[in-house]
Amino acid sequence: MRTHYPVVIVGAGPAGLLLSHLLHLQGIESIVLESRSREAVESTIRAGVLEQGTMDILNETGVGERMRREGAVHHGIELAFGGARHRIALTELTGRAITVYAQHEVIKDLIAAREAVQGEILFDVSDVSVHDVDSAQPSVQFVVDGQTRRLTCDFIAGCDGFHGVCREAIPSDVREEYQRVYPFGWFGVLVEAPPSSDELIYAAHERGFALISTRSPMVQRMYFQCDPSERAETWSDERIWHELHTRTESDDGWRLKEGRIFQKNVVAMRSFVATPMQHGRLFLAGDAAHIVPPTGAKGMNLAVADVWRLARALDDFYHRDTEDALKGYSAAALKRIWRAEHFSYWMTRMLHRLDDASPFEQKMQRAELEYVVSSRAASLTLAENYVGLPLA
Ligand code: RFL
Ligand code: PHB
Repeated sequence: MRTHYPVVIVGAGPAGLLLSHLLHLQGIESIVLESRSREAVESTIRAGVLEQGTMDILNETGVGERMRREGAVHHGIELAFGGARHRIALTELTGRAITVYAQHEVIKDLIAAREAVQGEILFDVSDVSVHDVDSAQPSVQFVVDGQTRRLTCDFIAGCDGFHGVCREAIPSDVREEYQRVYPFGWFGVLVEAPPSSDELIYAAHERGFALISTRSPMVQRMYFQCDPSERAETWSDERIWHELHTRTESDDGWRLKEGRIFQKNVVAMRSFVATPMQHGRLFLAGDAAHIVPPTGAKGMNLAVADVWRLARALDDFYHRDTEDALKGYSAAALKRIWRAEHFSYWMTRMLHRLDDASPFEQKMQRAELEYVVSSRAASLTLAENYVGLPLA
């Protein structure tokens, strides 16, 4: 059994899988270690919105074929408040668009691409620990099929999400963490129904935020703001529809189409950044280093941007004999991350019901919404962040 790889990647989410794919295209071998089963990884329902830059990377690296066929390209989004809907014309304003294509479909496409070239992904591993990241030869120990194994490598990529183990391997005296936990969550449902709208609707209502998104011509994704400790299984379908209808209704008579609800879940909301994203030969990417609230649809896109940068830096190391890009990885990645953190925070504050806000602050929130939908400059600010700022 092989015991050394140039790069060991912990985590088979979008970050880890895309990194292994990009490295393969550059002729750099890697192995991916994942604690969950393949089935679990391929079926976890999460993100849906891909920025233009994410689409471009998937297309240019040969894994965009199904996304082009099954994903839906959207040229605008709608902001609903005060009984009216207002369109933000993303493409008219920026020349760019977004694609709605589920994260677990991206994951399936990446796993298929790795399999096609015998790329190694070990599922169901446990007890992963990383060692000697300060040395020229770090290693990763884990258990698979009841056997303890240890792999040495040149680099470890910590792509193991917010609850992973890699971030903790950066010593606490050099690691800084910035965090905000929001006093609300999102209640998410999957519904068997045709789309109610051609574009995503972000609704701000006195009862709280709601989002109408889509997955396919027959499956719709909807969310509404709730208490973060809410237990999804205790909510009847009737109660869910009541919240969704109330928060999205508009004066023009438009009404959400109902259907069978076949999945319910509640997600908590936080903003989080750990810096630096590198220590010795350990590099963090994606949710392992940062979390955004989902309102800006940035989480998976940031993970993609991180590994795109990391893959290029590793290419420089192996093929151009320079470590400059690796040394600059954390600082360069964090510029984009802080921008996305601000955008996600701003969208969240603007669109959610804020129980801690004074009446004055509530008026400020409405004034901001009115401005965003009426000023070209303000709409453009939202649009250029939503479709994603250029990567380089
Ligand atoms: P992931 O996807 O969490 O993958 C990490 C993987 O690492 C594994 N793992 C371990 N493996 C081995 N050993 C260990 N010790 C391990 N610990 C963990 C895990 O099992 C997992 O498979 O992180 P990654 O790759 O950084 O990707 C991040 C994205 O998944 C995340 O940012 C997005 O889902 C966020 N997000 C959205 N992002 C968007 O760009 N657009 C969206 O529209 C969007 N909507 C969302 C979202 C996230 C949501 N939730 C559920 C928080 C909507 C929601 C509701
Ligand atoms: C989704 O479709 O899951 C989705 C869309 C937009 C967001 C967050 C999630 O801002």
